[in-house]
Amino acid sequence: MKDYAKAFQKKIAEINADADKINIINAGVMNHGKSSLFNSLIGDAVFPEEDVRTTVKTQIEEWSKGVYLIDTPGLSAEFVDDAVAYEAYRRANVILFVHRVDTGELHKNGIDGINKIKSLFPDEKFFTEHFCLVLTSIDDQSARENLETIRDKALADIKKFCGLSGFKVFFVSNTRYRKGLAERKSTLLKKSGIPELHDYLQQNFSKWLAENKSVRIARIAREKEDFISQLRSERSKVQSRIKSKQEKIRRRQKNFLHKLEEAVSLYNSDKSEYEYQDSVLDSLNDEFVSLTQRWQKEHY
Ligand SMILES: Nc1nc2c(ncn2[C@@H]2O[C@H](COP(=O)(O)OP(=O)(O)OP(=O)(O)O)[C@@H](O)[C@H]2O)c(=O)[nH]1
Ligand SMILES: [Mg+2]
Repeated sequence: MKDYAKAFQKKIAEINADADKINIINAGVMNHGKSSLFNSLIGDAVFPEEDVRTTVKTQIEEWSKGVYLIDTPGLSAEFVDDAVAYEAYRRANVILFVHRVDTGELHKNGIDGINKIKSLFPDEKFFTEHFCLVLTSIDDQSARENLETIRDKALADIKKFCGLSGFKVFFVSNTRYRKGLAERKSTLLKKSGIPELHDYLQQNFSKWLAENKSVRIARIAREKEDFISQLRSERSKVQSRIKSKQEKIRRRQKNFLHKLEEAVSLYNSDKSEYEYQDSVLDSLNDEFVSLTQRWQKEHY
């Protein structure tokens, strides 16, 4: 059985350790540029990025003192390691939900992901204030012309299917940012959207740090609730296992008693049969003895 108490203690220790940290966490469907975005922010290639499913474990890097970028695996309908990402989202001061514009509208696993992440936060208002939609790959030729339309469709879908509106939206291009850095072109850097996102995050550091105390209390309360409900469900599982074992023992006892009764009645019926045979044998014996006596008398 899983050691729930140990897991709970570990989470509480993690929450307490997070009290003076700022966790910036990316989220989104696989291969949408989450790791690339963090590499652009940190200014180094510390998070593996590739054109296939790449990140499978969370990776934490310190961005500046006490500020951490947490790179998570992409949400996916086919892979089962989403749990790793959901564990990380709980720790977020801000969620950067990355959506690649050249893939068109948000798909079901993106929408489901936002709803699930929302449920990990204390309430909808708090979530809206700590959630950013980051539309990436705006350099893509086919999407470039329709950025507003793509954004409006994403906002309409998030409102319709997740009930959320009023959160921050950013347009970024990691490709442009890197080109701008390499070629020292300030227009490209500006048009990459990365500096704007960078500034927004930095401006909020002190606010998020100040919030940490109340966030910590809310997170501990949430963990306690989860812990109690885990224990309750474990208890009911154990109870039903005991009940089914008792049921099995009762059935076996019943079966055994039934067989015992059958054996006794068989023995009883055989016993009367033996007694009858015995009496027949006795009378035959008597007859034989008297005949033998008669035979001896008649010949002497
Ligand atoms: N054109 C363009 N390509 C990008 C941009 N950002 C990322 N990419 C490319 O998109 C692909 C996926 O990038 P990643 O950063 O690995 O994506 P991810 O979301 O971290 O992927 P997983 O870790 O698998 O979930 C890579 O080939 C990147 O080079 C961008 O702004 N523009
Ligand atoms: Mg990645």
